[in-house]
Amino acid sequence: MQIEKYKIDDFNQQQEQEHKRKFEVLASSLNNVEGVLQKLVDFQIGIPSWALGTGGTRFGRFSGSGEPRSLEEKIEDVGLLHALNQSSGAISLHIPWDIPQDYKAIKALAAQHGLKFDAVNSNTFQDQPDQKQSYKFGSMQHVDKAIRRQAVEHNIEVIRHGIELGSDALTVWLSDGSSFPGQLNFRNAFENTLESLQEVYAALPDDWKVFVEYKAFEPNFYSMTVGDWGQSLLFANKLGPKAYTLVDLGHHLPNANIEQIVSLLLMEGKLGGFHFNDSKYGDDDLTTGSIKPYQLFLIFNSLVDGMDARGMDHATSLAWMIDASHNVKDPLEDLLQSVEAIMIAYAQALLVDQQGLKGAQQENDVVRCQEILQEAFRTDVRPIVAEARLRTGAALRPLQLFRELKVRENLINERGLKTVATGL
Ligand code: AOS
Ligand code: ZN
Ligand code: ZN
Ligand code: ZN
Repeated sequence: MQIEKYKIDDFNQQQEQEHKRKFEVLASSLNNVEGVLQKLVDFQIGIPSWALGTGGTRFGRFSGSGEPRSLEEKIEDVGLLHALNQSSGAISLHIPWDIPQDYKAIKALAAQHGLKFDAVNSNTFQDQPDQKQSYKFGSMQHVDKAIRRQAVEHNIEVIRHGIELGSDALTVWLSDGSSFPGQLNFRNAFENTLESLQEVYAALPDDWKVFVEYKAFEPNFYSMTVGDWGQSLLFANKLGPKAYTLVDLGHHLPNANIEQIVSLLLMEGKLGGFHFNDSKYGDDDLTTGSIKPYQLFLIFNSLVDGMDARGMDHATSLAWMIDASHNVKDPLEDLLQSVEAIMIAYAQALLVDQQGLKGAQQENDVVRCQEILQEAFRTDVRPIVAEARLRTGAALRPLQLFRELKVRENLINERGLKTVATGL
């Protein structure tokens, strides 16, 4: 299925009068609206290939319908999102779930939808049917060198796929760790992992980055070998200038101050990218902005402040990706909601009076500091986000158009009622 441009234009025309009225009221009360709009237009968020189907929990999986059955159909799905919002111009692939058969054809298909290939992801947290050694007791940390070697070789193979597709980063998330005290010698586990990562690092092309993603717990419940931003930063620093920390919002212990972590990683020049999602308890992988929108705004406030302090280009310096799982919603609708929430938080952060805030901080005027942040957070920026979409030829209301065009119904007609996409 494809969404023809005229359908978006027709839809926008019906909405435009009401939109313009709201946008003009808002724009008249703000400074530098054009600057904010340009930043929103440039900002693109990578969609994970594993989030296009219905996920599940440990207790079951209730299949969705019309899910993508192949890499080609996953690209088609992200193309639909991008046509609707013009903010999802990249896809992040997972190997071996998404092994491309014909690179040229896959690249051409992605280009046809205006999509780039974001970081490629390796998988040493599952055993594959044809695999020699098991990752039951870890991969890069393993006490057995042969198993570590297998994990390294897999990562190098993922880099090779990425090179063919024009990606320029590898994300390594390790499930390695231990579930019981005494199971693991922490120092040996760290050193083995470092040695393995060094071997992978050595295989990175010059213009590539590697993102080391940390996670507090799950699937291991006593220790994770890359368990927090400190451990990830240790690895990244020891590896070298091409290695960075990746922050997945759901990978912290409850109430962790993620905006502070982000700020310090940026200060160190070691923040590589994001996995956006939301959570209430753990790695819930819920829709971004659905549980803690204020936290999301505060994270973006740290990002804008930190990137501007280092003169970084907002759109291209970091890898902006979603990592989510959908149990009860249509995955595409959920992803549209996540992208919208990210754009809203970003727009609000761009409205923060950074100079005023710095002044208030110097004077220890705590009340004014809070007022400045909340002034931006409580601004309804949806008309600015919609205006940015209008200017790029996207839909003023992507979700509404998705439903009006009966996108899912069309996909079900094409692909069938019972389809299962690979992924989480
Ligand atoms: C796992 O918890 C991490 O969030 C990974 O980034 C990601 O979910 C995984 O690589 C997808 O399989
Ligand atoms: Zn993640
Ligand atoms: Zn996760
Ligand atoms: Zn997550």
